[in-house]
Amino acid sequence: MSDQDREGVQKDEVTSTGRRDFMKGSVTVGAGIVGAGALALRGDEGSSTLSRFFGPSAAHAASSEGGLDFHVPPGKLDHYYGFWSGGQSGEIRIVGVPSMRELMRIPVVGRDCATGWGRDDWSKQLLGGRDSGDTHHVHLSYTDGTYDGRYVYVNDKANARLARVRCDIMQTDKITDIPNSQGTHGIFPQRHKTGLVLCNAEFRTPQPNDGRDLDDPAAYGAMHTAIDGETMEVKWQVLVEGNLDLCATDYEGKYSFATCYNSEGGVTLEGMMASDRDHLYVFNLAAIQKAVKAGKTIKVGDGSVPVVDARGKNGPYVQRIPIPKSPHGVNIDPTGKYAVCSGKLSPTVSVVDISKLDGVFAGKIKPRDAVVAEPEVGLGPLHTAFDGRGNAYTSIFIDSVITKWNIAKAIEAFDDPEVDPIIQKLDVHYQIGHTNASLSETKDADGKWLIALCKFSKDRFLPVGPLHAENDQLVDISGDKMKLVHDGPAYPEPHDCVVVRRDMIHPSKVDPRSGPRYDYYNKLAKEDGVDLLQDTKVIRKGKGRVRVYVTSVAPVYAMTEFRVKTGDEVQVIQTNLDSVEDLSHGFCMSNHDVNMVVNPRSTNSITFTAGAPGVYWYYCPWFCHALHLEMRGRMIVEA
Ligand code: CUK
Ligand code: CUA
Repeated sequence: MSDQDREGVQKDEVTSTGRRDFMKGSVTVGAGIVGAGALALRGDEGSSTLSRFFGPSAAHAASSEGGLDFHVPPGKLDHYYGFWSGGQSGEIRIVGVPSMRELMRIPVVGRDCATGWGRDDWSKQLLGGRDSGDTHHVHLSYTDGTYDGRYVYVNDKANARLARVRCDIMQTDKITDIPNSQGTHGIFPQRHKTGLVLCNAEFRTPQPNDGRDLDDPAAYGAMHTAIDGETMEVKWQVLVEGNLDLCATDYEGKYSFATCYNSEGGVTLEGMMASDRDHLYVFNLAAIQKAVKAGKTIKVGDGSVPVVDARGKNGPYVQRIPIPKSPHGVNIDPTGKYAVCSGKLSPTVSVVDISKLDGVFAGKIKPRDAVVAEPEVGLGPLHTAFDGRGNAYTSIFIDSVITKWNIAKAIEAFDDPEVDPIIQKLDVHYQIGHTNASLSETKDADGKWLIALCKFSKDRFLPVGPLHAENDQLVDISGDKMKLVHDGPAYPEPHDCVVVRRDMIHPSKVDPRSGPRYDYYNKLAKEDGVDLLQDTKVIRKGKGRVRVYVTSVAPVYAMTEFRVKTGDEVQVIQTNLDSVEDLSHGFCMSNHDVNMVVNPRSTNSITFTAGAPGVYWYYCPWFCHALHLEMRGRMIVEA
């Protein structure tokens, strides 16, 4: 970047309340106090300096300069649902925007003590004996280029899985293992309809990975996997030589994309960073599906999934667009025209014109000719969001800023170095990973709120020991300039988020009793001739196995005592008959590591081995009634 360019970059000094800008901030306060009464009305500049001295309540009186009110008073509801991936917590979190209040946690691939997820029978089956994971990327299902409010998909990088959450009950309903893959990282659903969800393997492994070719890098490869977003079945895979990082889809259902930061095929850090250019892989979905149909596939591993071999060179299935250097994020702008790839080790983002890709596949233009802009945005660009007004917002990890730039100007600047596409750089605190804006990944991008998911919080919150919260910051992007308006501590480690208008999501207040979970419970009940919504019964299932069906209505279980024998495998199947909103019960068996929630009109079950002879109290752990503490019973264990 030239000095002149640097001049043009306006760092936001006033709203940066970090210690690094404390002195600058104090100067502003001095000036503000002279300006007296105007201070509180000056919007965010006033409010953030005020809050520094008078605490957060003073700040709440004001809205940001962009004009958006970010304070959500008690009793009022947020305008947006934010869905946050939970990283190593294995969850998804629902965060209200703009309040940034955490509304719910949805356990996905990890065990959760509060709800019993990963401990109750059905979730245990779903998790297949693994109860840890690493959820990086959340995306909702689409219809016609925007969210249809049906599902949230999330990857599990740790165990190469794709999970799905139903948005009516906000519970995980399917988890799919992805074969021949490790480090399932970028995922993206198709946007024209709920079609395929594409999943990238970040780690290259020998293909097949069965003990041969351990030290032969040429035998290593990675899979781009297509999963049916309705059935969650793996449909096909494409094998490529490079690793596959972030994922994107176009708006028409023609292409999917993957960044590749290791075109060298290195298996060490030095090896992976050797070349100046890596690639954006473009997958031609129609050509791949045609090959799958025609049986032009190979078998890898157990051969259960057809694999299209696209290793080595550009062809009908995959074209590789050279991108400097170790690209990370790839994001499609809301018009569907451009794919924006972040350079990570290059200070640039590369803008690929999607309309030129047909020409690339037809061999009419070179892959690199699809790049129409490459603005310099800062050191360590990772991910890009959009406002629907032609501007892009790229998270810059090393510089700890968000760079706002204009796409059309960046395209002009590609030929004319006099043009400066950079509009503003906003300090964020600190070391930002993902950024996303309200509806940014849809054609309805509304340019209101931007979230900065910062990996380090350092001095932004009270110290709480060596492990720090992360800092999810809220930025008003409705005006010409970005304004930082809120710091939000987050338990580690959300990677990504999407921000969805609240009218797009329709949660149920009671359990509609549908889906695979109820296929399981209805099957059990049928087997035992039990009506889950009526019966309370103890059924001995041959030697050593007991099923206990119990209903509950606040504040009682329909059964306050049952008898089993030491060593029996006991399965308690509880149905909550209350249809009252927010009235959850649960089942906790003393000293047996047994605890689960049973939501209004839900059935849930848990299995354990009855301990030494004696009396064991079971109780309802969810505060459900004035007599909630009395909601309990005795399990009598006989020798
Ligand atoms: S990755 Cu974490 S900052 Cu897994 Cu989406 Cu880019
Ligand atoms: Cu039911 Cu507490």
